[in-house]
Amino acid sequence: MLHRRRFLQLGSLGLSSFSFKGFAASSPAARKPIVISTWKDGINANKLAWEILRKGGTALDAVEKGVMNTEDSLNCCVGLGANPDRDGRVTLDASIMDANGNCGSVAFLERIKHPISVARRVMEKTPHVMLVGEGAQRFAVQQGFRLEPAKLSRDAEKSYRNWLKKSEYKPVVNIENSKSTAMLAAPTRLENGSWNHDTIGMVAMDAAGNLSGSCTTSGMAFKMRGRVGDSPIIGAGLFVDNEIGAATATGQGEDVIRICGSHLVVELMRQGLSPENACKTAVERIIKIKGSKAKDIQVGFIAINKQGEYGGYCIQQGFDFAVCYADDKNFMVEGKYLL
Ligand code: SD4
Repeated sequence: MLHRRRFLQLGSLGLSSFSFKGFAASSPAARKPIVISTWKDGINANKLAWEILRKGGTALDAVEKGVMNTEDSLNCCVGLGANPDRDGRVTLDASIMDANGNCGSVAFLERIKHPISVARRVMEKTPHVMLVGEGAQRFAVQQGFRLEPAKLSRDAEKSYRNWLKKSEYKPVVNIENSKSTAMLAAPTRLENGSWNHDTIGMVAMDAAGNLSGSCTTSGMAFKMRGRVGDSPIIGAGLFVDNEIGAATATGQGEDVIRICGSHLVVELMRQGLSPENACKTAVERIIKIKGSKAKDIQVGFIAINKQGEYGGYCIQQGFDFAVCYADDKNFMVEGKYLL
């Protein structure tokens, strides 16, 4: 059997004209542009991203504009309309990464409607990768972002009051409210007042074959004040390597951070795994670490590679993601699961 390193050497010399399981040996034309994103909100987010991609726009613009749509909705689980931390304040995390290894992120950001755009400004206008809390907010305001009122949406207010009765931090396994991949139901508040998920992650390849990704979240509902999840951590909630592919994560951030999840998925694709198998292997690693506690959490990964192949995997049934690669192709895919 041909040793993998030897195979890659041949491949880089353009000599790989045979097929080898797990490798795109004959370099088929890539499916591009393509955009995929987490959960059912992804359908609407993909639509906006697709508008940019179909006109030849960049993947970077697409992944920013796409998730801004989700952040915009005041009655959603991602932006300022989302559930607060246990002190009653909404704090947002976001990250963005482009095809050149540039990245930016914000964490613990309050009263700014579009954390993803602040993350992009961090990437483009500062020598840093990450700004948090008050500093991130001050930077946003300097950049012309409006400071929104520090008030909860009506639904979030109700959920928070409800939550205060017991004040127990009990993250709910992320599940969409319908198993059907055909239904595009809106995100739903669960009985305990939390959303069924709180994040959108998006990765895209544009017509020029360049990759980018974004991830934005209000974090886990009723978290400790100051808690930051995986979404703004480059390598955990999001990672892009323009030679290989891009991945993003959703679910219990602590467990994504533990394995540098999105970076791991991209590295597994570098070793020749398909996007789906790379996501699956990352999920397996979390399950191995968590042991019997794995059944109490949800983590899902999605990924694309340079061939425009896509895939996703999660711990528990109920995670799905939206895939778009043509005007009439924007559809939900049910994530395969391990437990
Ligand atoms: C976090 N990963 O803050 C996010 C939460 C999430 O759907 O994905 N919710 O840990």
